[in-house]
Amino acid sequence: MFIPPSHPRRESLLIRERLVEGFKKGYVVPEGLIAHGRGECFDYLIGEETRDFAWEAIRAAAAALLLARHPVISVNGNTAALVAEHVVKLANLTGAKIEVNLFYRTREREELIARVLREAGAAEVLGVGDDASATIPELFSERRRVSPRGILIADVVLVPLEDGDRTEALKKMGKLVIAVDLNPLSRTARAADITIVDNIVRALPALVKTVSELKAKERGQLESILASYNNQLTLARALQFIRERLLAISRELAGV
Ligand code: PTJ
Repeated sequence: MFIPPSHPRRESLLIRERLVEGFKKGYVVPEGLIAHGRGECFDYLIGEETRDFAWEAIRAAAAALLLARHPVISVNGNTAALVAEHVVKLANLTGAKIEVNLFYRTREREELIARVLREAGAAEVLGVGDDASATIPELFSERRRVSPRGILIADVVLVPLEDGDRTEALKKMGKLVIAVDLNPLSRTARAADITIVDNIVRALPALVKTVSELKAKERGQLESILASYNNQLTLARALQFIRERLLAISRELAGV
């Protein structure tokens, strides 16, 4: 689809096209398109920029990934369509494993997503076929199937666009969960240890940049970044930001 360079919503339309392409190729599910629409709505509310509350979460997430012994980046259809190259960059910088983990799991989608990741430069992709042989307790969706070399033994898991049940299940297993979710009210956002309330297309490059900057820091400094982070406060700040932004816009419209 041709989108004129001058189109005011060009960036957003290009992102949609990437998802539609992934859908046509069979690795993004129709539900993924619905999920993206929901995300877009929240992106409008935050003004489609990475805000302070997201930067703070990104800093804490970068520290957690650098401190981790077994970090894992969990990848679904939407994540593969939107930020495969950044997933690979982040994995290379942090030593994290990349694992395919799908809500609507089929063997065909696993293979297609692994291929997208390999084309983006991934040397190894876990969670495909027989590799997803372990089970997360208390979880009934197909997301319960994980790799014994990946999510099962991970201490820190990055879960972009996650569902609430799995976030809670991973937490119960004692893992530190980092979510990327534009909706600060979602169950995932509230259950995660660190929630980056931002669009994944901005959040992942920002995370890569922040990890590069913090990589030289000593463990003690990274530990104190992580210890001073408060997720409930971050979510509260996101909601307050939206409230104030909407108030300002409505006052402007009303001329008061
Ligand atoms: O590929 P699969 O089979 O694992 O399925 C993936 C989807 C996304 C369909 C599945 O995980 C799902 O149904 O997710 P939910 O429960 O709809 O949650 C998606 C969350 O991600 C929602 O809270 C959205 O607001 C948020 N979201 C959507 N697009 C973005 C986003 N957050 C950040 N960046 C986005 N681009």
